[in-house]
Amino acid sequence: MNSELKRSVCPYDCPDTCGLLVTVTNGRAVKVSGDPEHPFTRGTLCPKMLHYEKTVHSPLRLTTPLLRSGPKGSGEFRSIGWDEAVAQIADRWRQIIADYGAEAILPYSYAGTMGLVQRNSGHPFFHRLGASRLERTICSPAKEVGWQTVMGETAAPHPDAVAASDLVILWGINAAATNIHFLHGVREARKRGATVWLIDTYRTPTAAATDRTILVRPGSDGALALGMMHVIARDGLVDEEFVAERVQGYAEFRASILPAYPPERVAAITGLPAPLIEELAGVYGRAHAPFIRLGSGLSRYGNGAMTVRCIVALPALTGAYAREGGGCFASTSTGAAFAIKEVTREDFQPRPTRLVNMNQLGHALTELADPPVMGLYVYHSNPAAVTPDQNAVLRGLARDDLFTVVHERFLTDTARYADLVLPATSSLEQSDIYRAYGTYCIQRAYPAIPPVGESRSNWDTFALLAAAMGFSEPFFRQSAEQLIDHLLALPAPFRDGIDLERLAAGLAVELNLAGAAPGRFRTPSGKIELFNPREPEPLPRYLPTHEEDGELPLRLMTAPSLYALNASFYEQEELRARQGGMCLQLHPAEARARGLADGQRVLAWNRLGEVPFILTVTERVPTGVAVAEGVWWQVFAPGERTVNALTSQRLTDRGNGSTFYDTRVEVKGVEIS
Ligand SMILES: Nc1nc2c(c(=O)[nH]1)N[C@H]1C(S)=C(S)[C@@H](COP(=O)(O)OP(=O)(O)OC[C@H]3O[C@@H](n4cnc5c(=O)[nH]c(N)nc54)[C@H](O)[C@@H]3O)O[C@H]1N2
Ligand SMILES: Nc1nc2c(c(=O)[nH]1)N[C@H]1C(S)=C(S)[C@@H](COP(=O)(O)OP(=O)(O)OC[C@H]3O[C@@H](n4cnc5c(=O)[nH]c(N)nc54)[C@H](O)[C@@H]3O)O[C@H]1N2
Ligand code: SF4
Ligand SMILES: [Mo]
Repeated sequence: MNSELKRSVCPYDCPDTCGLLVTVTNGRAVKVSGDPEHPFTRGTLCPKMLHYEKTVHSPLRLTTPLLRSGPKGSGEFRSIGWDEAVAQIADRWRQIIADYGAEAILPYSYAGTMGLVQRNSGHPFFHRLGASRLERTICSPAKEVGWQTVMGETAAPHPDAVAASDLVILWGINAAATNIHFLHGVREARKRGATVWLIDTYRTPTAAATDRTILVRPGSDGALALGMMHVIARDGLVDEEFVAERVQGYAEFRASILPAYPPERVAAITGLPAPLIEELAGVYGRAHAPFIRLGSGLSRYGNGAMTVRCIVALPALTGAYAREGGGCFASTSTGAAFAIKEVTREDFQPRPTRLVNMNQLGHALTELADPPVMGLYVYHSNPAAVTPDQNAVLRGLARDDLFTVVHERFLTDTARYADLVLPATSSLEQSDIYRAYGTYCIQRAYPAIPPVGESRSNWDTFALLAAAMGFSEPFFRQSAEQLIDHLLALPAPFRDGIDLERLAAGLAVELNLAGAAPGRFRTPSGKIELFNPREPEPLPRYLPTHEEDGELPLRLMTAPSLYALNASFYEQEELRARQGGMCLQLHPAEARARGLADGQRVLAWNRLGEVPFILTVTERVPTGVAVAEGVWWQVFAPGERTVNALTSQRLTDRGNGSTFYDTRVEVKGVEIS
């Protein structure tokens, strides 16, 4: 037996971007563990990745290209060769371009793999083709806008800085699921005496790692932050010197905004008792270095960007941004670590083509004209499951005149609607370079095993398609390795002085944060911009959510599961089992009011759709809220639809982001068929 230990990187869309150690025996990955030499992973993995080998060598892996042989959605296909598949795609695309123009072709991709080269492989190809462009805003652009409006390009602190804090607030983040390695620093802080608060809409598993949990009404956190600032200003807890020197517009903010948010009014908006708001504000205002770890869930509302802006303003008042262990951590922006434009090649576009928002795929496939979308190419994304307004998406995917190609590892809900399915390699079978959004590490990955079956990487597949379309640019003939080498050869302050040998050896390396982000507040004024004159709303205030006035009684939280990542990992039976099926969680009083019992089948419904779930009755969820964790595959769901049949295509206040959480539903019992 020939066994080797190889290094790799977790490719999933997770802030931790862990280093992996992979045991490879006779060309197969047999064991995966956390790399002890990765500074953030520290040798441990989350439950999802503990058995990555079961994903990589899953019996459900696609191993050859597939041609549809039954109706769309039926999942009936027959195997064909790559040459035939590529020739058919090129023929159909030429025909679509001749009949409708290249903008009738739409790429759809997101975050199946986060490696910079494989993730962005399609950009140069579709730019060269002149296809419509996808506005990739499904995740958390409103959070980015909210941060930038106040803090500009200011760098987030190092995540381990939390260990020096005396008050940690996990604000709208289920870190036990979505940022598990950050909790290491939180535990350190706690050992040194820090208090840890969680602010969420239901009692998530993260509550167990904290001292206090506050459950706010969904979408109301902006008001809570304003209420806290009201009390902090009223009680003389503002760091006047810091504010005078480093904050723009505090006087206006204090005079014209804060009087509107006394605790009693904030209590009415957030559903929290006024004394609790007072207590939290006092604890925050008196802490030496309060650290806020801000999640993304609360930004997925009609008021998401403004909510984030209100929260990001809070540490400005007490000067926490200037203290070691204090401030706010939204995400690390490490975009400048690599010249990503060398991968995406916007310069290949004939002209800036039509931009289609990915959250509105349903609209794009069913209603867009001039030209209509006639060709869809999906890679490392599963829009039939993850995109809002599933019924509209599925209506679009079912169109007989739409030519759909899906490049995937599995026959996902989306792949079932494809005309052609192409088998994709997993991260262990491909080369890439990774940066992170929850740490300052970068890491290079080499293939650890050969491709499973006839699968090909995104990069290699676009090379084939480029050749078939007759693209003559040498760019399309280089290997992924060559492009990675090119990215590394271009200098960047972030990489000044880093250990290139470790990087070349496949080990994680921390970026040079001091070299890349000098100075403290990188805004146009050089100050924290509480007042931002470039914004339509120059000062933060509370904005209502989209669904605030909706009629249905329950707010639906479409939250992350501990045992899945969006619609990934459902191929692993053990992980599905640990979720206990596709459940909807309700408070006992809500269940009683509807005559519903734990474990029974229920139907959640609203104007967009109806979704059967298994009911879990639990006091972890407050009244007025329903929780659906995980984005299930339809084949493993109790009915024919999953959670996104209930979510809407409406966008956030700023950033054109998704509003997954801004949804109301009603729930009723259904007969078990
Ligand atoms: N296990 C697991 N890990 C993941 C993912 C996953 O699905 N599962 N998803 C990955 C992806 S794509 C991303 S973007 C990241 C981040 O993934 P996100 O889905 O943004 O997760 P969090 O940042 O933890 O934020 C979600 C939390 O916000 C809470 N929340 C919702 N609305 C509100 C509100 O109005 N106020 C407050 N205070 N809280 C609210 C939810 O109840 C939930 O606990 O995680 C990644 N990691
Ligand atoms: N209801 C609800 N919906 C959500 C969310 C939510 O919280 N609630 N979260 C949203 C968020 S934050 C995000 S970021 C999106 C994520 O949406 P997606 O990026 O679509 O996420 P995944 O479900 O992980 O699907 C990725 C697919 O890529 C495939 N894949 C993996 N690696 C490769 C590869 O190298 N090549 C190819 N070709 N394929 C590969 C996987 O098999 C998987 O099916 O989902 C969003 N949808
Ligand atoms: S914690 Fe995140 S980065 Fe680490 S192994 Fe799990 S999914 Fe991957
Ligand atoms: Mo995301």
